[in-house]
Amino acid sequence: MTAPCNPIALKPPPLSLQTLETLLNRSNDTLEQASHSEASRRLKVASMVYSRWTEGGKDEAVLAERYLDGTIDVLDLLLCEDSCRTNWSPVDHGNKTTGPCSSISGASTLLSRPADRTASSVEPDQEIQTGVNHTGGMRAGIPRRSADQLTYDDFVLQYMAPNLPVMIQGVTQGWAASRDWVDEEGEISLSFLAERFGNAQIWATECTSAADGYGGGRRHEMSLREYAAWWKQDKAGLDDRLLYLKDWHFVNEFPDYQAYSTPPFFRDDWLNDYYDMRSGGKHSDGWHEDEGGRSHDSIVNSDYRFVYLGPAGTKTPVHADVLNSFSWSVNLAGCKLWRLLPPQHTHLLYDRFGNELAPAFDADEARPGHFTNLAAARKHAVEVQQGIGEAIFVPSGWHHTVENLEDTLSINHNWLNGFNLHWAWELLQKEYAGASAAIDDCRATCSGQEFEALVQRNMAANCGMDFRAAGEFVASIALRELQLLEAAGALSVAVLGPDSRNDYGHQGAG
Ligand SMILES: O=C(O)CCC(=O)C(=O)O
Repeated sequence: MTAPCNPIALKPPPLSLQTLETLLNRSNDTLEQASHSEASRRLKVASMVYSRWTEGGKDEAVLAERYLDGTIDVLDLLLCEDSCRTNWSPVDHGNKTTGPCSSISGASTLLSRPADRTASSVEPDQEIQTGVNHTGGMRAGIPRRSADQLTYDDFVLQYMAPNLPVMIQGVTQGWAASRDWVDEEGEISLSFLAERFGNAQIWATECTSAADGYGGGRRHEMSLREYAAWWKQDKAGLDDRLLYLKDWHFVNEFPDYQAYSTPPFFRDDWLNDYYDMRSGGKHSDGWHEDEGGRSHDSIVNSDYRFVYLGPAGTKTPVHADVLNSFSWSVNLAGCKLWRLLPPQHTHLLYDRFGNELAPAFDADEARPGHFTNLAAARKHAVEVQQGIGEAIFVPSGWHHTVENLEDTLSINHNWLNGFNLHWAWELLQKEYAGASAAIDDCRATCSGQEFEALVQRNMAANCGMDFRAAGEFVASIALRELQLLEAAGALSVAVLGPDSRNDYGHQGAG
C-alpha cells in the first residue's frame, strides 16, 4: 500500500459547529451564528493584516514593534479570542494503561487531568508514584488516547486549546516510512535508508557524555551513508562517540517520496504552509551559501519537518520548541522517554542567578550548588515513554528533554496556528528586546536603519524569524484563510455586513 498522500497537501478536518460554539464561548449564539462569527472573525483579520501589509509599505520602520504588536494582538483576539482564555473543564480520561516500551521496566502509569483549570495555570496530573523514578519525584504519565477514538474536536478542546500534552496511539497506518524504513522485527532498516537516501547531507550531534551538555555536543556534517557506516562501527564497539542525527529536513529534500501523512490532529499548520507557499511547491535543498561557505539553513529557505535517528542513549537536552511552536513527534521504531515541564514553571530550570538553562532535569547531580531549583522543577514535570506508532503532542512553551531508550527513528514537525501564535509573538518581542540590548553600544556608531537591520538579523539567527518574516508569515496566512473561506462559500455579505468585503485588500483597515 502506498502512503496516503504528501503531508504538504493535507488540511485539518473542519471543526464542528458545537466546538466552534464552545471555542467562542458565546452561550447566546445559536450554532449557526457561532459558525458565522468564526468566519467573520477570520475575514476581518485577513482583511486587516493583508491590507496593512500591502498598503502600509514594506519599509523596515513600518515593521516596528508596535505595528506588529497591534496586528498580532488583533489576530490573537480574532482567531483565538476565547479559546486561549477560557476556563477549561477537561473530561476525565479515566484510561490507566502502562507505557508502550515493553523492553523497559517500570513503564509509566497514566492519569486523568483535574478539571477547571485555566489554560495558563493548568497542571498535568496529580503526583503518583510509579515503579520507575528516573529523576527523583517526577510525575508519571500524560493521557494516552487512541487515534481512532479521539475526534479532532476533542483534540482541540482537550489538548490544543488548553495547551496540554497528549500521546495519541495508532497514527502510522499506511505510511511508507513504517513499511520501508523498519524491518519485520521492528528494527530500523539502516541499509534501506543508506541505499535510498545515502547522499543526503545530515547533521549528527555528539551525545557522548554529560560534558556534551547531555546531548547538545559538537555537530558533525556528513552524508547519511557515512552516518550508517558510523552506526555499524558503533555497534561493533569500534567508535566511542554517540552520534544523534537530528533535524533532517526529509520532506523538503525528498518531496516526492511521500514517506508519511501528517495526522489530521496536526494539520492546522500555518508555519509549514507558509514555507510551502514561499517555495511555491518547489523545495529548496535546505542549504545556502554564506560567507563561511555552505551552511544549513532551516530559517529562511526551509521548513519545520524533520526526521530524527539515534541509537539508545542519544538525547536532546532541555529546550522549548522554536518560536514557542507546538511540536508533534511519532516513533517509527524504538522508544523515547519524554520529560516535560509546564510553562509557568520554566524559571525553575535556570541556575540560581537566573542565567543558565539546565541541560537536563537532573543536572543538579553534577552541579548541586548551581541548579538549585531542579528538585522543585521535577515535582511539576511529567514523564512518559513513547512507543512505536505513537504521536506525542508537545504544547507551546513546555520545556522538555528526550532520551532514546532504544535505537529510535522518528518524525517530528513544529507548527503554529491560531492557538499558539500569540506565544510566538511574545517570544519574538523578547528576542527583539534581547537582540537590541546586546548591541546597544553600537547605536552611536551606526544609523538607526543600520542598527535596526543588525537587530533583525541577529533576531532571525537566534529564533528563526525577524519582524519582516513574521509580518510576511501572518499576512500570507491571513490571505490564505480568506481565500479558503471564500472558496468554501463560507462568507456571505448578509452574514458579514455590507462593508466587510470592501475592507479586503483595498483600504487600510483598523
Ligand atoms: O526526539 C528528540 O530527540 C527531540 C524532539 C523534540 O524535542 C521535539 O519534537 O520537540
